[in-house]
Parts: sequence; C-alpha cells; structure tokens
Amino acid sequence: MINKIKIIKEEFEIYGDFVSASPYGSGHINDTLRVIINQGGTEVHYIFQRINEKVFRNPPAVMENIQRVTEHIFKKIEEEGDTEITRHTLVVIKAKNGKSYFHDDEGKYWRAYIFIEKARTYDVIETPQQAYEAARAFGLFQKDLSDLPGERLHETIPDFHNTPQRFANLEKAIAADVAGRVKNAGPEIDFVIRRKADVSKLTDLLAAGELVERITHNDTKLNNVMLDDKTGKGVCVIDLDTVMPGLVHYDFGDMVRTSTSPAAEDEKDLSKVTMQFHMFESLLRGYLNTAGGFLTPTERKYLPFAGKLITLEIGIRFLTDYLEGDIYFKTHREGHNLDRCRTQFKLVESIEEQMDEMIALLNSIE
Ligand code: ADP
Ligand code: GN1
Ligand code: MG
Repeated sequence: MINKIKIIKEEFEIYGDFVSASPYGSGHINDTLRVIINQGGTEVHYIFQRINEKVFRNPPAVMENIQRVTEHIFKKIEEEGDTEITRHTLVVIKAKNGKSYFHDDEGKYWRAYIFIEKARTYDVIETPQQAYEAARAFGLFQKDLSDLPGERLHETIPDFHNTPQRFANLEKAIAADVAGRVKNAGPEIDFVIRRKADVSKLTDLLAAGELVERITHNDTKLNNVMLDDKTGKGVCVIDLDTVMPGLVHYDFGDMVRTSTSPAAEDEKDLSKVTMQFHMFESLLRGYLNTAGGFLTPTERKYLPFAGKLITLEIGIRFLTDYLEGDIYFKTHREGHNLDRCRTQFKLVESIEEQMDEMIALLNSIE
C-alpha cells in the first residue's frame, strides 16, 4: 500500500518528495492515509483516501458533490474575509488530469485533501464545550449550504437515511440468515420490532410536506468534525461523501448518537452507555446557535425524536450487517457489529427515558 501511495502521489498536483504514508483515523468506510511530503526541507501533510466503491457506487458523482459544496463554502468564507480558509473547509487537490480524483489501473478511485493542522477529531465526547462546538459547526455547515446554486446534489447512497427501508432490509437479512447468526441476536431483533411504529415518522412527515428537504451532511458523527487543538472551537466539517439532500434531523440525530454518551460506539460494558443530558443540552444550544435561524417550527419540534430515531437506525444497520456476515462496515473483532448494535440500543433506551425532559428543554429555549 505505501509503495502504491508513492505512485499515486505523482498523479496529483502536489510538488515535493514523498516521505511516508500511514493509515489515519478510525472511519468505518474509506481507506484514509496521512501522507508526508518534503517540500524544500519542510514536511507537509496531506490526506489521501481510497474511496470505498462497494459503498459509493458512483465515485465521480461523490466527488462532483464534494467539489460543488467545498467551492461554495470556500467562496462564502473568502467573501467574509476569513484569513484561514483552508482550515475552515476541506480543499480537494486536483489530479494532474484536471479531475478531482484519480482512477488507478486497478479501477480504484483516489482523492487528496489539504491536511487540516492544529486540530483533531474525537471518537468519544469528553466535554460539553466539545458538544457545543461540534453542533455549532454542523449547523453552520447546513446554513452555508442553504443557498447552494444549481442542480439538486447527487444522492451518493440512495435511501441512505430511509429508516423504513433500513427496517425492511433488516427483515430480509433475518429471513435469509446467510451467516447463521439470527440465533445470536434474538433480543436485538425484538428490540427493533417493538419500535416499528417509530421508523417511518420522519419520512411520513416529509411525504406529507410537513418537513422540508435541505442539503445535509448525513454522517455527523463526532469524528467527522475537527476541533481546534488550542481553543477547542469547531474548525472544519469533514467526511463529505454523503452530503446530499436530506432532513436536518439526520444530522442532529447523529450528533445525539455520537456526542452524548461517554462510551465508545462499540463499548461492550453497556452500563457505561448513557445519554448524558448536559451533553444533549450543549448540542442543542450549539446547533440552534447556527441553525436556529432557518429551522421551521416543525423541524425544531422533532429534534429530540431525531436523536432516538437515528440511533435506532444506525443500530439497525449494524445489526443487519452482523446478520449479513459483516460485509459493509469495517470490523476489527468477532461480533463487532453486534457489539455496536447493542451499544446503540442501550443508548436508544436511555434517550427514551429522558425524552420528556429533552422536549421540555427544547421548549424552554427561545
Ligand atoms: P471515513 O469516511 O472512513 O470516516 P474520514 O473522511 O472521516 O473517513 O477520515 C478519517 C479520519 O481522518 C477523520 O476522522 C480525521 O481524523 C482524519 N481526516 C480526514 N480528513 C482530514 C483532513 N483534511 N485533515 C486532517 N485530518 C483529516
Ligand atoms: C460510517 O464513514 P464513517 O465511519 O464516518 C457510516 C455512517 C455510520 C457510521 C457509524 C457512508 O461513517 O453512516 O453512521 O459509520 N458511513 C457510511 O459509525 O455508511
Ligand atoms: Mg469519517
């Protein structure tokens, strides 16, 4: 892989000598590397990624979305007089063929980004300030894209947050039982079936015209936003593969899923998994700080429910992948997807227990 990167580097508009490349981050989908280049004696970092084509069936469409979105934000913050533009939006480095990606001789798609320095991502939330800043950044991202001109963005993964469809896919996986694992997941399957009435709530509201489609990120987990090393402020929203038309709830919901529990997404000790109310409050305040101005009353109303629904939805996806033999998410141990599913469902229960207070808090905020 490292030798390969040396060759791939030559295909991009990056000058200097290749020094090294190493796997980076903890994403479940793409292969991400941090690449070091010697440019006249200075070591400069880049992010290289190989796009997962089993997940993203049309990488050029993914890159077209990313190009449009990042150029729009770039222009906007440039006009605002931002002096650190390349820290505040992802910047795609062009390939020498003029495209925003390179298609290699094995048919793989590669892209390169400017490395955002002096900032980092977190897999697990530590402080309410981080929750506030992360949510503020994702809200600003939605706001910045509310006036994106041109055609509707490509749906890079069709029905990505179609929860009823995720439920139906689980039912199919149970019926097929290709990996012979249904017997290991009885309580988890029951957990989902008991919540069947919930899965279509948001899609029904969208179909009825009560909720509106916007441009959303769709994968707002905490490790998809970079926070400044010194100030802790939100620096940049990353991982833009799933930016496409969606509901704001998908974004807010995944923030609740990933930024309120003190436990990792795959924590085996479920007693550690809980929706910490003060983290929810910080998320809500941070998100409303940037997104509050454009949300409709109905959109606001369903923010707490979104936390429950998206946590349930991702749990359903982990469970489905477990039953299908771990074909989608990267896994690192036996039963990893089932562990992740259990963590999500424990969090769903914790959210359910606190739903009345979550709604009361929302109603108390102007
Ligand atoms: P995946 O789709 O696999 O989750 P990401 O795009 O989220 O991939 O990248 C994985 C990790 O790499 C991120 O969580 C982040 O820590 C790091 N990363 C990604 N892009 C950048 C960047 N431009 N600058 C610095 N770090 C980055
Ligand atoms: C994946 O790419 P990454 O690791 O940020 C997944 C999300 C899930 C998440 C669960 C394209 O996100 O939808 O919520 O794992 N991304 C895709 O951790 O499926
Ligand atoms: Mg990611």
